[in-house]
Amino acid sequence: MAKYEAKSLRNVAIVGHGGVGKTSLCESFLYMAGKSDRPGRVDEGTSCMDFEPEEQKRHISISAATNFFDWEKHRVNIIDTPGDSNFTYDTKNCLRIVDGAIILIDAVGGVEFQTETVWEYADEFKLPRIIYINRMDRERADFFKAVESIKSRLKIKATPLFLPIGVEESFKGMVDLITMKAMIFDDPKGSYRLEDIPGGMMESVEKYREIMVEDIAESDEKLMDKYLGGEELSLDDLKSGLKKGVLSSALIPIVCGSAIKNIGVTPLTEMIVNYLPSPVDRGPVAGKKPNTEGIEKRSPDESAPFSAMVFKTIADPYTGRLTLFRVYSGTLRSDSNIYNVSRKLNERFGNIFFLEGKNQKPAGSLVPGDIAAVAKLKETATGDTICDEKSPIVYERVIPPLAVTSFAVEPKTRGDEEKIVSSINRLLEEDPSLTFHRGEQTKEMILSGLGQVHIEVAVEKMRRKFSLEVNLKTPRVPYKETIKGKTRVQGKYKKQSGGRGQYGDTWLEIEPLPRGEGSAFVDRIVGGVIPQQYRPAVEKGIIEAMEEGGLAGYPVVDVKVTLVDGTYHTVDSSEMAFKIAGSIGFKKGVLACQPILLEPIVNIEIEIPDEYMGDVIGDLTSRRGRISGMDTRVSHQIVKAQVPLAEILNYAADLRSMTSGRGTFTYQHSHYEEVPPPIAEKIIAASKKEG
Ligand SMILES: Nc1nc2c(ncn2[C@@H]2O[C@H](COP(=O)(O)OP(=O)(O)OP(=O)(O)O)[C@@H](O)[C@H]2O)c(=O)[nH]1
Ligand SMILES: [Mg+2]
Repeated sequence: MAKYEAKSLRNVAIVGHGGVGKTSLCESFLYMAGKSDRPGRVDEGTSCMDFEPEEQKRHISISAATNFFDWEKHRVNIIDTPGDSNFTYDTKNCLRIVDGAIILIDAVGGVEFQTETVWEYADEFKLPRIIYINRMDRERADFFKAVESIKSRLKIKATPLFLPIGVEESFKGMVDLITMKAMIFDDPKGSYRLEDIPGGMMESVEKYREIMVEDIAESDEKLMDKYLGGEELSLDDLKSGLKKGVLSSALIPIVCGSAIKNIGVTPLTEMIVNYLPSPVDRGPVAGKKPNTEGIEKRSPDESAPFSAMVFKTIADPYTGRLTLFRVYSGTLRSDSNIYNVSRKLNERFGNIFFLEGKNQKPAGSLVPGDIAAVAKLKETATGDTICDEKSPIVYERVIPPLAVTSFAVEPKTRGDEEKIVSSINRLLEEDPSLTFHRGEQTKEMILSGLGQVHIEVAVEKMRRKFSLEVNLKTPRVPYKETIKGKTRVQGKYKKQSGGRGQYGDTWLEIEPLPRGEGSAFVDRIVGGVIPQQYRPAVEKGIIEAMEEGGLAGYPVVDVKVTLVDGTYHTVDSSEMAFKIAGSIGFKKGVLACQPILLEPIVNIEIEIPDEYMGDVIGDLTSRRGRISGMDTRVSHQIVKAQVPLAEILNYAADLRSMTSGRGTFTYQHSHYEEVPPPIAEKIIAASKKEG
């Protein structure tokens, strides 16, 4: 196809719950448009959209992939997104930059949890959308039940534009309610022939056509007047009303089909081209003037200053970093210097290309709306805005969701620690919904993500891309120790066996401080009973001793130690001797002060559909949780609670199975509290065993 203009571009994200057939639909698009000889199959690992080994092994999409096809003088860019909630950040970034979305719903399962999530994202970005009820050929497929679930769970009005002909095995086409023709698909390439509407369907066709006409009329005042005046709406009226309604999201068309059998994919493509907006239809996009709150706008115009947004980064150990971006305004050629306004630096853009799954096709130059990629940028990351330096604009980035599942990463080969840090940092560039830190107290390398699969995939990528083998372990809980009582104790170190001896003698008062206050050392020596030069050494000895308490080896906190008395020896005393004396005194004293174990408590916020409230609250109580509040958000309940960290190390998986994947949660450290004695005993026993 000759070079197209922005108005003949369509940028569409394919989104929905896991396994509804998004990738299969993309394969079907490419096959039908003549870009592939046969559609790739997810189950056989032959889909060009699921090309990463981690995806092929699991038969699911893990990372969004882009491709394009030409259709009736239009260029359609499709982005296949992952449906698994572990990879939802990628999906959201893709929705951020497209002009329309196809929301897939399973004809058997109807609306599911992830459908609700992507629906909310599409709302957030005010995206025009089309619902495609897929897998109509499956056993127990039920178009009308799926339509009902759209109403009841998404709480929206959506309008069927087609009704299925046949169901399950015998599903073979649909009635087009606009043209009032039956479309029969018996060509595997996806084209259809037109027939008269089967007699038995007339009644429901009439009913749904009436609903559709009314919904379309509602999206345009002129049409509404005509409709209310009893006039029939013409084909052109219906088409123009539909386009207007879809663009404003007042109207959400429902289409159906089977991606695998290539039924309904051609009409869906026609709808994309005819009713989903081009970048021009969507109009100017808003961003911010850098460093101000001022709004700046860019028109999808080739003569406007260049601006684009980065929505994905892929780390590749051999070819370097790959950066995917969408152009909003202006044009771009290969070999240009481009300003990254988010990081305030210039980047050299070498060859720019379009992606066809993993394959790269040279792009030459880009127009507004284009989705393209460039290799080897140095600093640019996902969410950044790149633009003309003289006319800067910053587009709002998608904030990664909070990571809620953590694992400690351990190298299988000793000495690989540094390599782990650098490899994980590369993976973080690709996926900012992963986070990485070193446990302040436990010194473990902690990798956190949205769920266990998220972390496991990261580890597999580490093996494939950086030849690094690691083990995953449940992270240790950073317990602490403190005291409840007071004491006055002597710490004395004396050694006199030939030559110069060692002598340090201290008296310490040890008492608890309020929780969270930290620790304090006070020097109250009077009259030089311990000379000034030795007293800082006493403090040093105590601070070192605090690092490992006597109960279970955890740091001791919230204690005040006062050095009140002591003696010294003119020859044998030294800093070292006083340091040891302080340490001995502290260790002995703490044991006499009713030492206890403290554990981290977190504030947790759990979002669940109504029906799971009872189960989730009951489960929280059994985890020693205390409910601190409740709230509602759209159709969900929010439970706020405080719960010990040790009880929620596996919560992501547990909540998922408790709520069929429909619950989400976030948590943050709150404070430390005493571990109840029976549990403390177990922790202490375990630490003694570890030795
Ligand atoms: N019967 C039937 N099966 C389908 C259809 N579309 C997809 N499938 C099957 O459903 C399974 C999942 O298909 P995918 O295309 O991987 O689904 P997806 O939505 O991309 O899944 P994720 O990327 O993991 O979210 C595969 O086994 C497909 O063969 C369809 O129209 N009919
Ligand atoms: Mg997929």
